[in-house]
Amino acid sequence: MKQQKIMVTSALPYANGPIHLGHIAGAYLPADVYVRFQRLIGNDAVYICGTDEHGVPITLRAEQEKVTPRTIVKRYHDDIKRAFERFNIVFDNFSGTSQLHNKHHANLSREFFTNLMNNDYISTHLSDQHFCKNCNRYLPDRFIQGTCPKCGNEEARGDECSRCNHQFEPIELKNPKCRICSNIPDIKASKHWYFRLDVLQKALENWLDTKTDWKENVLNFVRGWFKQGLKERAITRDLYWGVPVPLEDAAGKVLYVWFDAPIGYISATMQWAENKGEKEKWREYWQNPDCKILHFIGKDNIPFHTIIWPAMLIGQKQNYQLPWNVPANEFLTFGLTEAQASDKASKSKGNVVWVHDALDNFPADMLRYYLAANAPEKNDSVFTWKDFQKKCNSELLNVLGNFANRVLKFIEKNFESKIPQPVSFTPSDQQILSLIQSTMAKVHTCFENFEVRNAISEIVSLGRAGNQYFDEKAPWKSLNENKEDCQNCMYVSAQIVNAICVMLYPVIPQSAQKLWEQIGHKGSIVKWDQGAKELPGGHSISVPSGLFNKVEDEMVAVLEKKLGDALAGNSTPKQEESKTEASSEISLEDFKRIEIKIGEILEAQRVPKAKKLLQLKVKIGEEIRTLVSGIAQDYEPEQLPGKKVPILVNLKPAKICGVESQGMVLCANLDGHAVLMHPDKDVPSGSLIT
Ligand code: B3M
Ligand code: ZN
Repeated sequence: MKQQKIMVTSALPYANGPIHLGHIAGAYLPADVYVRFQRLIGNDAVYICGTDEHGVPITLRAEQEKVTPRTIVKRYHDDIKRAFERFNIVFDNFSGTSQLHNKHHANLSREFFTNLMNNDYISTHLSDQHFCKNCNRYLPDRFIQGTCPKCGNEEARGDECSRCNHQFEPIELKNPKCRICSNIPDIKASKHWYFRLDVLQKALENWLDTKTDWKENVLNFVRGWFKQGLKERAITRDLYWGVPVPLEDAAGKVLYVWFDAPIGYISATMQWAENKGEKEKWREYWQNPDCKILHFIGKDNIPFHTIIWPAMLIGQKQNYQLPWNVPANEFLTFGLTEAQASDKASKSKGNVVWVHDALDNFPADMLRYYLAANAPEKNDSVFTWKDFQKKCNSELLNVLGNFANRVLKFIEKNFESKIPQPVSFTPSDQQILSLIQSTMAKVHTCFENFEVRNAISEIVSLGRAGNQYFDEKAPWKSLNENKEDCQNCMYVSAQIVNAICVMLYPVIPQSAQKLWEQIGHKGSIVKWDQGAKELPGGHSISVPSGLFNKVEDEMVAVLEKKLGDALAGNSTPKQEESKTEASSEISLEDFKRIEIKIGEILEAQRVPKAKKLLQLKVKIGEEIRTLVSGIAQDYEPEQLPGKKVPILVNLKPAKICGVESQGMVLCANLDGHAVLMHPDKDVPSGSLIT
């Protein structure tokens, strides 16, 4: 079969804060599963993403923290990238839309604008904008806050209300206030450039008429927009952070973030191609009618991906291909029980479970499993820790993990780790063998159709059938009473394990690979057919071991408490914590004020009643100091005497848990764990680090 080329993208997360599990469930995990599946069936899928690095949310955050937008972008790009790595969401390129991460992006965005202009899809108007005299600036989008003209919500922002979802002209906002200084703004006219969507409506409708197999939620949305009639939309803003509008009379204006963001999909592919040394390769995906382009997004991004972005592509007249599918998901909300789910998950409200927090407590695969099994594919769904516990313990552990373990252990113990030769199958053996084939076919279709929930429920059903078959056959009895029956049972059971392993790979890649090796395969899982092909009698398995740990009640109680606080608005959103690591630029003079020296640890002991703290006695040159250090969960006191480590010596002393700390041991931070650093050569204590 011909290899299908597939370009997969996920919505570019704003680099204005960390990501939460709702983001993962909506746009990233479904895409990662899809890409892994497509590769298993032999297709050439490229998966592209990056951070959305322009726009008001980032500028606002920068101004609130009094740092540059670059500082914010860098901080959250790195944080988000790491979150994906930890979650095993693997991109071919994870880029970003500012100069910081991609030199192609601004050029391509300017080109998109200029082409639309040359092809007559742009108009200009003078329009009234809010202007803050105090800040001496226009207040686009979220820079302004006020009362929703429709529902009276006093916290409506810019041009939409988060309570009633009404979209309006910023100028219609009641009681507008500047979000930086709270002043009441003036109205001032400003020239802006508009994209003539109205002119493109017919072309879009014709194209969308061919998309009858798209998800119903997506089509309904689009039909609604068409019915109202598309209107031209402003694609420029009075802002300093963004891609400058490439026109002489547009000084001080940038392209609207939603104009440049989707272009990021292509510019990041250009960067990928260039890094591979095949500069033009991006065209094989974006300008090739034989390539399928898919955008995985959350439902709030539907109009941008099904109307505005395709219109931008058509308007280029450059042979750009339109999306083949836009599998948008509904929302995941968070709750203590399903009935008490929170409002829409929101980064700024913090009514969520953050990705890093979840990963500090559970392996990625358990979280991936639950988010896939509970994916908001057709309706919104609710994340609760209790349901997570239930699904992990009952399905992943009891049905799937235990079945694999029972089978492999039995073969190890009673058949010298070799899959026994089958003799002649009974009808029940045959029934299971054909159930494996039919399940694989169904799961194949589910993965193709973005129905990962159904795929999982089919796989779990096969696991249940396997357990039942095993119980009914009772090989521990037939081992002595009817050896042939026992051989058949173990042969058939091993085939189930093998098929389940391959089918689960897109969802839980690490655990599936582990199981793959236990089954006795060499190398990685690379082909879907490896699950359907029967393992021969005599095939040697490897040493079986448990794949998952039980999710304990105590753990759930702790996490529920934390989520409860977050839902009640009592938690500091994770992003606030990371303020301290703000990497705004400092001058050499600033750096010179910092005094770091090598110290030798002489003694270490625990600080009573403080799980995380050690009290250290440290020699710095001639001086002996007492320090309190938060490394008790990563180092035992006995390990420390004699170690030479860098110490911040001119930190203002502070009392920590009753002990005065006179400096700070500097450590590398590995996923929240402290790692001590040592000089490359033996240097005397007291040596200055410059
Ligand atoms: N950054 C909005 C969001 O994160 C936006 C997506 C851009 S996709 C081109 O939901
Ligand atoms: Zn102001």
